[in-house]
Parts: sequence; C-alpha cells; structure tokens
Amino acid sequence: VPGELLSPSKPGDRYRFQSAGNPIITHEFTADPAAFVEGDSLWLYTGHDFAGNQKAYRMKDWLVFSSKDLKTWTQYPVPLTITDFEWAKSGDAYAGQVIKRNNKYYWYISTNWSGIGVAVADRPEGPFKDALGKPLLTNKDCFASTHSWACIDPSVFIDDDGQAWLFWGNRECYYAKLKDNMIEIDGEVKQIKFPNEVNFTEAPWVHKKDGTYYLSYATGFPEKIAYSTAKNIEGPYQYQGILNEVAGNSNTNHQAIVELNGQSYFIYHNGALQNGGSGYSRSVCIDKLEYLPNGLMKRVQMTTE
Ligand code: FUB
Repeated sequence: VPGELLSPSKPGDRYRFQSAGNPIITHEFTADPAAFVEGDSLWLYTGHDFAGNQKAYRMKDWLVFSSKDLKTWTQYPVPLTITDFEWAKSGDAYAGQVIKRNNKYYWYISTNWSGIGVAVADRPEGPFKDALGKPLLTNKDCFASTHSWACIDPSVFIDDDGQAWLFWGNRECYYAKLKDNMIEIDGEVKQIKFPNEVNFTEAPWVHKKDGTYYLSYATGFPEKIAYSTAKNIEGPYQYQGILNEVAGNSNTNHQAIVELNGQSYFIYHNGALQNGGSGYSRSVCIDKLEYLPNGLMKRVQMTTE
C-alpha cells in the first residue's frame, strides 16, 4: 500500500512509500530489477508486470525508485515505456540495466523479439529517450542462437580502466565492449564459453570485488541464480554454484548485486505477493549478500524481512 503521497498525487506521479519487508513494493508488480548506488542513494529500475491472471510476460513500461535506507522509497513518474522505442513499440518491456557515465544515465533495455536498445537521460529518474532510434543489438548479433529471443537481458559494467562492457543473452551468454559514447558496440560480439556444468539460461549480471569478476545468471528452468568467477572479464569463468534457490512461485528469477553503505545486497524477484502474485505478476525483493573469507558468495536465503 503506498504510504505518504507527495504532491501531485495522481497515479504515476512521484510519491513516497514505506517498505514492510519482502516483497518491497506491494502496490505494483515489479520484475527484473537492476540497481546502482550514487552517493547515499540506491536507484532501483524494474520491469512492470501486468496484474490479473496473465499467461505470458506482459510489460509495457519500466519503473524507477530510489531509497537511502531500503525502507523508505520514492517512486518517480514512469521514466520509459516500450512505445518510446519506435522499433519495438508493439513488444514487451523485458529486462535491462542503467549505468552512469559522463554525467548521463544510460538504460540498456530488451524486448521480447526486437533486440536490445539504449535510452539516455540527464537524471537518474529520467525521463529517458531512445538514444539511437534503432536497436543496439539484434538477434543476428547472437550468432550461436537457435531461437528468436536470444537477444535479451543486457547487463552493463564499467571496469576500473574505464572500459564499458555489455553482457546479455538467453541460452548463450554474449558480451561486447561499448565505445566511450556508450551507444555503439566497439569491436566484435563474443560468447562466454562456460564449462560443461554450467546451464546458462539468462539474466547475466557482472560485478567486481577485490580484483575478481563475478558473473551471476539464471540457470535451469524454473530458474535458480548461479555464479561463476574469473580473473579476467572475458574468462575463463569457473563455476561457483548456486547463489539463490528458485524464487517463490515464479519460474524466472533475475538478480542485481550492489553495495550500499558497505553492505552488499542481492536484489531479485519472486511471485509471492499475496493477492495476485505469480510467475507473470512478479515482485522485487532485497536480501543481504555476504562474502566468505575466500571471496566466494554465501547462498542467499530469501526472507520476508
Ligand atoms: O521479464 C521478462 C523476462 O523474464 C526477462 O527478460 C528475463 O530475465 C526473465 O525474468
């Protein structure tokens, strides 16, 4: 239930609400979280599932929220919709990720059938605008794919040397460098070669800690989140096991990993919201993420707190 309304107070305007635990948002169905921290605020970007008895992934816009303490949240007017992408306007608003560079905010988004796009804004809450007027990547860039929805779930990462990388994919995990302008691919698209025991489904997310690259991703179906680590961003990646079990009442899961005020967080979705939650009406949750002394990540237990 939304908490204190800020003015103006019609739906879609900015308002503040209090989270009472997981799922953190109970007045909208939210999925496919991505996040980054700027200053003392965590910015959360989500998909926006339809309510009702859905039989497919139906999302027409994306949402943005911010919080300093993960309890009190501000929701902003809808920052981006599928119709902002002329080339994808009849599609659905699949997963993406936002990153800041050169005082601009770049949102890499995916659609169910027409590829990956990039939108840009001057502020983290948007409004975002299609930066290219065409896809950044399409299914033909997913050279090993045998199905039409391989080009989804972009995840962007800027390394310590300033090089930006984009990872994405369904069934196969692809990656490429981005040019400094963040809206062009630099060089060739490559594929992460996982060892045989890795069953990559989708939702790659890259983060780096103490010189190690952590590549987390959804595995199997129903999906669990697993991860692999490497000393070089291009691999070879060593499988490190399951990070999070199947997310309650949802065949998909989709994670973001960020650090706020010295604490790491695992942000994901499940279908557990009472009164309508399902695998197609999902809800974002946040739990603490801990590292072991050897640098591996402890399995994250879903909580309702
Ligand atoms: O929300 C649509 C798709 O479901 C996402 O792109 C995948 O990661 C999965 O969560």
